[in-house]
Amino acid sequence: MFGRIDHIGVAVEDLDQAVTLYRDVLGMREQHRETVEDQGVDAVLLEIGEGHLELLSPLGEGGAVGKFLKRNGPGLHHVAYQTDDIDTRLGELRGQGVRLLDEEPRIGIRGSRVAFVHPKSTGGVLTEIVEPAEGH
Ligand code: CMX
Repeated sequence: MFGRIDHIGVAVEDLDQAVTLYRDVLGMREQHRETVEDQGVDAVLLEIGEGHLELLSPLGEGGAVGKFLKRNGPGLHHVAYQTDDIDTRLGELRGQGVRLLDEEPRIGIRGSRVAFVHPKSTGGVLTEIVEPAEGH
């Protein structure tokens, strides 16, 4: 169903401090930085093999990642699986009774099409499906 892990999302309080840890201590190269207004986050992608680590910090306390940090503190936020056909994958998941948080894909980082699956359907892990934009 999925090609590979696209990225692992980690919620952080301070993006620059987190980048320093992952880049300077753990040796991952920063590849991309973007404010994804619609989803209320500043995000950084770091390279790790074929996939990425995605650091997420909230734009405000009211957003989803802000609420997550308040409730849980910094840590693992979601796992994202890559597909080249998100519409078909969502149809297949729906057909199997999986509860979707996004019935239709929306735009994620770097122009990708993304949709989230309810963690109740995926063993408590917030799961994202990603169809990368062409060239990524
Ligand atoms: N881990 C586990 N459970 C989580 C969770 C997480 N990280 N985030 C939310 N949940 C749970 C909630 O507690 C809630 O559970 P209940 O229904 O039992 O109460 C459920 O999932 C739905 O969460 P919600 O916030 O009520 O639902 P919304 O539809 O408002 O938002 C979601 C859903 C997951 C998309 C949003 O909360 C979120 O996290 N948005 C940020 C998305 C993001 O990380 N974007 C990054 C850029 C995109 C990219 O990667 O390209």
